[in-house]
Amino acid sequence: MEALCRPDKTHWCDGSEAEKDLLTREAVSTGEITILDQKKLPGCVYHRSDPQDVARTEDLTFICTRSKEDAGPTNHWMSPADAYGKLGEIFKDSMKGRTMYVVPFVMGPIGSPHAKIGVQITDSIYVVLNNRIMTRMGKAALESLGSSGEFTRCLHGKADLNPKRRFICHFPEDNTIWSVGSNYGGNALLGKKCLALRIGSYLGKKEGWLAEHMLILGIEDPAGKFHYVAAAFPSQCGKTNLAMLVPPAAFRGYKVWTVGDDIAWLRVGKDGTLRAVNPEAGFFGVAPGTNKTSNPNALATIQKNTIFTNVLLKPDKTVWWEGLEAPPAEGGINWRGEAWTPASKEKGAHPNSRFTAPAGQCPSISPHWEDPEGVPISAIIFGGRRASLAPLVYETLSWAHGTYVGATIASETTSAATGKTGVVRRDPMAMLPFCGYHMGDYFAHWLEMGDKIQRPPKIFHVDWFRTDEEGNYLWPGFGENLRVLLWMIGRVEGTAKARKTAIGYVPETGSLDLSGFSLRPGALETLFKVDRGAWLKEIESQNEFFDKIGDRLPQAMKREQSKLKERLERDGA
Ligand code: OXD
Ligand code: MN
Repeated sequence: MEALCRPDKTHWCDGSEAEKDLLTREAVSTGEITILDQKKLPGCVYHRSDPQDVARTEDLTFICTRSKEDAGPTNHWMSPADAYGKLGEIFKDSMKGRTMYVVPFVMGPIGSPHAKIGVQITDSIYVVLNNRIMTRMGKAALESLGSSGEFTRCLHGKADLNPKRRFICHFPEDNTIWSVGSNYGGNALLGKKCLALRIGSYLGKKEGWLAEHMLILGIEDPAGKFHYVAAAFPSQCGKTNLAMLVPPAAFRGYKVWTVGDDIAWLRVGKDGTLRAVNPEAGFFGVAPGTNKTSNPNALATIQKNTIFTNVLLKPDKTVWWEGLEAPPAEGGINWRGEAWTPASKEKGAHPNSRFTAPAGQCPSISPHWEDPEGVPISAIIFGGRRASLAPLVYETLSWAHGTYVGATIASETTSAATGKTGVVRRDPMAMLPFCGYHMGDYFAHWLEMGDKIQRPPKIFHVDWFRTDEEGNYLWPGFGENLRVLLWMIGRVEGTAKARKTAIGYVPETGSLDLSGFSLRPGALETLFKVDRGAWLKEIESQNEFFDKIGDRLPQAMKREQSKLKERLERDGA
């Protein structure tokens, strides 16, 4: 890699505090990062990205398998030879005048049977400092690897940050990732989406486990009994908020514990339960909208040792973003690096601006978040953002039915450009941009996993985002979502009553605890109504997606769909 990229020097990262200080000083001297007020925000720094490099770029993300068919119809594909050739040209001499950092890292608790090792080469101090928070990196990782272990080879370079020369390429057959031309988290912190999801999902298929785009949380009841749930939602559906939920006043005796907010690795445990670990060591959360009410635990987490990216920098060297609190009267410098006041048209913080913070700092972090065997999962939740159709919550009928429900989740978009609202994007298991192989084979793998789990979790579907005709939310969400989680746990324990409908089990009237709480008249009825006509249309629309998957779609998926259709036609709701 040195011969290819020709850095001026190479630095092997040990992960020490002294190294962090050295790199921070160096990045400050070049303007790559700014130190924030160390009294108010100890250990915190600020970074601004190139304005053309502020989000993941799915169009420039490729799965490079020898056979195109193996990447499947939902991924962009490039042949490994073309990809190594094309990116090799861009990497050539790209680190001249720069330092190459070698970052050994572990995803998952060190020593856990779930853990995987990677080594990321990068020319970005910002990336090293982020990886320091998001992974277990440095000496411990190198020791864990030993002299002969297997690891994912990750090469990252900023090159000239030109979007025309930006490629995020995965070579699952070589256990390799090459990413060039972007310094944005999801494209550049290669342990996260690239390793923990795309390469991870491929390894999971090969080795018999699942890498999922799921948060993990624990619920402790007043008697001290624990249940853990894993939940998949498309990006920007509030996973971090749900993972750090604060129980509402009526449920003070309950505690919600955070295990992870974005990714879960799931394996069958020795006790026959499905066990989950969070492969990450930090949170890379969306800043806008995070505040004392929406997510007090996140706010507490980011008071120290945090990297803020693309938020508003205030003159007193603290930070602000839309939805944090009232806009600062004194203004500041916005995410583009321009002077900003509350009267400015441009936003202060980019809508995808982020905080990177150590998970261990979260007040709700689970005492079991680093358990090597993972936590036992009682329930899996799939959800999307749709204004109508699915009830607030329903329980699926079996693992196969749950797999079908997960495979067909969707979110609606608001498209300012086309003026079209409510465009449905299918996002199977919230993995559309993250599955590293053929989506049909992925569904088959889910079905096979179901046969291996002796004590499988129940699978549920939720939609927190249902609205009335005027577009008002029918359900308040946030902390109140605990009511729905408790109904699920009641179902797992056999104590919560349900009504069987064509789509699955919905809460029996009175079985969802609504104490100390009121919804608008009629809201509850709408939230639990199963509209037969709408579901039959939904099936039609799922078929467009299933057709795209083609002949690797497992028969069981179509079978589950036909059974749903029959149930709808037979008994309506
Ligand atoms: C995402 C993220 O885009 O977690 O899903 O950043
Ligand atoms: Mn995510």
